[in-house]
Amino acid sequence: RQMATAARKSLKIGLIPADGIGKEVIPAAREALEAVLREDCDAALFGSVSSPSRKVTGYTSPIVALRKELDLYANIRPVIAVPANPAEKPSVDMVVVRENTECLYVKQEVIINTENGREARATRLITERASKRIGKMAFEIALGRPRKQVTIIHKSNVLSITDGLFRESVRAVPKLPEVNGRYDGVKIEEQIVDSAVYRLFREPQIYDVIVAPNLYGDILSDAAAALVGSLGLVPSVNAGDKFVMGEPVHGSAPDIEGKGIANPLAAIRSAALMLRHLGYDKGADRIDNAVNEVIREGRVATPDLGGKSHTNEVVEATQSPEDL
Ligand code: GGG
Repeated sequence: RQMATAARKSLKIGLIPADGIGKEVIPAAREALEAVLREDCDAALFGSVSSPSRKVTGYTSPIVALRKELDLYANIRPVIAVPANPAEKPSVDMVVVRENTECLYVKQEVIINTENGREARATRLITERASKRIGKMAFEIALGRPRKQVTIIHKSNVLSITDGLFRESVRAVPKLPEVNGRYDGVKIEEQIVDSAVYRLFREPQIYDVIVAPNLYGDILSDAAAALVGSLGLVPSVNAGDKFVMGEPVHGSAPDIEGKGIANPLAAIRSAALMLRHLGYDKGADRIDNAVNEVIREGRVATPDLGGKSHTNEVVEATQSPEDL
């Protein structure tokens, strides 16, 4: 058994901390495992998770922790409509670049009792360093796209210090000496977050690359998924400078769990996006083309897309699309 598992390139290990000090010793063992796996894996693919909405002592959201631990500072979420005719331009074609390590997701929350009742506070962290590096990622992505436009999302008319710093730091990226004029051809736009949502639904074609602090990026990309038919179609990668982890944008959908009707296309596209990020464009193209063909054809579709197909039927269809 030892020989067989040692020969495998990566391992999938379920951790079950259970109760009592199990919750303390298993996270410690997990750290050791992650340190080893980080060296051994080229990339990872994450599914989805539902963390409890109430505070549970000792529990941390695994996805939030992984992004932070592996310094996967960018969550890159392409939202693209598949046109009926492959020769046509998609009606929606944008990439949401979400900062992945800061904002309210630092999860520094406190609750205190006051004479007027309980008072809850959360820290919202925005740093110049993280804003600049997510800005660079957005400009880099824009450089590889025909329109070469970055829209910065913020609310600095209200949050002038935190969002002000985000906006200012991203805007400063093209002028950084180390960038050497590389992004001079990229057009910079900006939008206040609420008006950005409005315009997203009214005129999605105005967006190319959107860069946003963590929470706004999370919300905007789920909203954008409504424009392309389903959250079950939208992929993402969590990217850092040393590691990449694919992750469908959808959550764990407990209402349909176990029914065999989850749309697998966001996860499949996430695998393709992960390959692309690693430089395997040919493999990524093959997967994306197969997925696009299944969507275009519309014959095999899960209920989120108005169909009756099961997950395994969609998987089979992507493996043998008629036109490929
Ligand atoms: N694949 C995205 C996903 O799982 N979304 C749900 C989410 O954000 N979960 C965070 C958590 O519950 O800890």
